[in-house]
Amino acid sequence: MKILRSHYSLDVSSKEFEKNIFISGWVEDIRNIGSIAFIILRDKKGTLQVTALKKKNPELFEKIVSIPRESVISVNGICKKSDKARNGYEIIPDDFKILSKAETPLPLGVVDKVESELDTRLDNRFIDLRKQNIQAIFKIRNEVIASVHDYLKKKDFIEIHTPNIIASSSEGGTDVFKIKYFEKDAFLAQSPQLYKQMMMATGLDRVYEIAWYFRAEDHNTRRHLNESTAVDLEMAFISGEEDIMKILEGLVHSMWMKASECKEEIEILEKKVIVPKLPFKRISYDEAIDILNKNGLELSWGDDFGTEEEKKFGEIMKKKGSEFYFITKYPLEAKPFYTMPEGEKLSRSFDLGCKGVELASGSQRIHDVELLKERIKICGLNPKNFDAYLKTFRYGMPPHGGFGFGIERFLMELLDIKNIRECILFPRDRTRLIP
Ligand code: AMO
Repeated sequence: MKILRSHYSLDVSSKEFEKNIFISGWVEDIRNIGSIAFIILRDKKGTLQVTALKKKNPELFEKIVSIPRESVISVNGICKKSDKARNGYEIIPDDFKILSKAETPLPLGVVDKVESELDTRLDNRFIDLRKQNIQAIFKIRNEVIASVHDYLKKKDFIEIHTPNIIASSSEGGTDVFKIKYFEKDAFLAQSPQLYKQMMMATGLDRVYEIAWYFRAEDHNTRRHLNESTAVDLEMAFISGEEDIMKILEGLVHSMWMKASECKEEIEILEKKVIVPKLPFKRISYDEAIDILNKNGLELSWGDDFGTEEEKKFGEIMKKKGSEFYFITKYPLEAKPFYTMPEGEKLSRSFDLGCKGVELASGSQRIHDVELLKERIKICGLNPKNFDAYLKTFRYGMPPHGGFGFGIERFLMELLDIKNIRECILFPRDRTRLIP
């Protein structure tokens, strides 16, 4: 066996036929039919067949057929064109080496026909991620996030990174993880809200972050995580929330477009990705209430939309040909303290929905410090806890606004995935902290 050097990807080209090649990968399956054995090797590019012939080398044959599945091996051999092999070629081994022997039995099968329970899969996520269809989700995730950077760079945004350990809750409410920070109490950031707004006072007037959200939400649902990621954006010198909605719909469109180019992964997942048309429908909260009540619900003005209402609204909008829609101008009291009021009762806010699931929410923000202090108090919070944030509003703060757009929620809708836990590598939920 030759010393391990940079191995070939299993994605072998016809240029390799009849040549000696050196490959490495996981042993996905071994089929031994007596005189001949087929070993399926796998790496991130796909699979390849190694065909061992007993009469060519009985000793090698016995050794290779006894390798436990999912062990990592490297093989030296001749690459032969073969119409019968799965890729149109096979490797006839001269030699092989076990780089890491897998224990048996496996805690989870990689190519088993029977689908395991989600919990078993997540307990053994490193093996679950060996499956082509699971890898496909994260390859698409990688591509769509790359398109976020491309799109926002073209729109003159810069990427920022703000603290995750913070001194005051950014979204209000009780859904906050408290931690000990030496002698003080601190929190894990529910979002970069306060910091991205503070950036608007710096002159860097268009910023975004691929942010972590930590939320101590007690409920365990198919679309909530306690640790999730989002595209968080803030922009200044806006004339209203419409300016932000335009950026958001353009972003969603370009991410969807990029995903539609991931042909191989979409095929593995057996999904259809149809790029939505712009602009997305805008419907005010008042109109949404009317529509829902005309469709059999009994909502009063000011009511929040729960899961049932969101689902129903998504169905109605889908029937009208709008899978994506903005609901705008929510009641002020339904939105966080930093949201710009519109008149007495409304706010310059919006949520982006897709088939009944909220993907993003955003608003124009208050930039007048006195009004901001007043709203903090009305929301039951203490302005003293926001001193450093409020200070940035006192020395020149332009009108601004932004949004938070959940990446896992986006993937769920893009790929029609039923449980959000499938869209993040190692999910954190009410009961899961390991792995
Ligand atoms: P909001 O709380 O609505 O807004 O969050 C924005 C988006 O983030 C996603 N999201 C979640 N995804 C999974 N699990 C969760 N627990 C979870 N919580 C939120 C959703 C949601 O639409 N600061 C504002 C945004 C802004 O105004 O800029 C905020 O955090 O897709």
